[in-house]
Amino acid sequence: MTYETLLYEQDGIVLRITMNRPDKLNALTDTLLQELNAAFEQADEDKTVRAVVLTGAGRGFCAGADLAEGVAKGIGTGGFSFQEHLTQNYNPLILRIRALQKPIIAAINGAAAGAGMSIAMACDIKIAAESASFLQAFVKIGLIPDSGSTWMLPRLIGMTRALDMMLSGRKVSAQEALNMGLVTQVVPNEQLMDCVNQLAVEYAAAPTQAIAFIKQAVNFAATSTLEEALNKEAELQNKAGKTADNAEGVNAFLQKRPPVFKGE
Ligand code: LHQ
Repeated sequence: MTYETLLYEQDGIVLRITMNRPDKLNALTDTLLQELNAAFEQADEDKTVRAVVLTGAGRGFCAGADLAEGVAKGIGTGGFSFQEHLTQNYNPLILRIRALQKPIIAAINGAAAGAGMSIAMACDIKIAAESASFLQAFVKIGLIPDSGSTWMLPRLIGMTRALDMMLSGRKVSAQEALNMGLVTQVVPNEQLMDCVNQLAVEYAAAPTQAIAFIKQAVNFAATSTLEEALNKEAELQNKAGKTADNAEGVNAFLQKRPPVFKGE
C-alpha cells in the first residue's frame, strides 16, 4: 500500500505513522482521512507491528478538518452533509484507534486542533512537546466538538474543564494540558521523538495481547455497570491466561529474570 499524504514507516516491531501535509499543519483532507483509516487497518492486521506512533510532519500535529477543502465541497452553504462525512470518514478512524490491538502513542509535536485534538486524545499514551497546543477549535467556526471529543474529553479532564475548552475554543498549552491530565508527559521539543521512540520500543516488547485486552476492557467499562465490567474482566482475563506471554511472564518472575514476550 502506498500513501500520498502520510508516511508509513516500520522499524522492527514499531510502526510510525506521520500525517504529512506540513504546510497546512496536517489538516485533514478526504485523502488523508482515507489513508489514516487504511493505515490503522493495515497496522492492526500486521502481526509484526507491536506498537504504533502517530505524529505530524513539520510544526503542527493536526489542525483538524481542512477547511479550504471543506468549503470547496460546500461547507458553509448549508448543503454539506456533516453527518454523512463524519459517519463515513472520522468516526471509523476514532473507533479504529480506540480498538487498535496494540499500544498507540501520540507524539504531539505542535498544534492539535478540532478533530486533530480528538485524534490525539483517542491515542493511548500522549506525549507532548513543550510547544504543543490543544484547541477545541470547533466553536470558533460555529460547529460542535466531534470525532469523539464530547465522549473523550469530559472523561479525561472532567466536565468543568472540558466545557471550558469546548465553549471557548481557547488554546491550551502543553503544560496546562499536563496539569489537567490531558497528556501523559511533556518533553522539550528536541527530545520528543527520542522519548517517544524509546517508549514505543518498550511498549512493543510488552505482552501485546494483554495490552489489546486491557484496551478492550477499559473501552467496555466506560459504558458499562460495575457488574458488567467485572464479567468482562473475567472473560478477557481468561483469554490473557491462555497466552504464551502469560506463561513467560510468570516463569520469568519465578526464575528471577526479565521476561521475553513475543506477543503470542
Ligand atoms: C489550515 C487549517 C485547517 C485548512 C491551518 N484547514 N488549512 C469535521 C467534519 C467536517 C468538517 C468540519 O469539521 C470537522 C471537525 C473539525 O476539525 S472543525 C475544526 C477545524 N479546524 C480549525 O478550525 C482550526 C483552524 N486552524 C487554526 O485555528 C490555526 O491554524 C491553528 C491555531 C491550528 C494554528 O495557528 P498558526 O500556528 O497561527 O498557523 P496558521 O493559522 O498560520 O496555519 C498555517 C497554515 O495552515 C495556513 O496556511 P497558509 O497557506 O496561509 O500558510 C493555514 O491556512 C493552514 N491551516 N489549519 N483546519
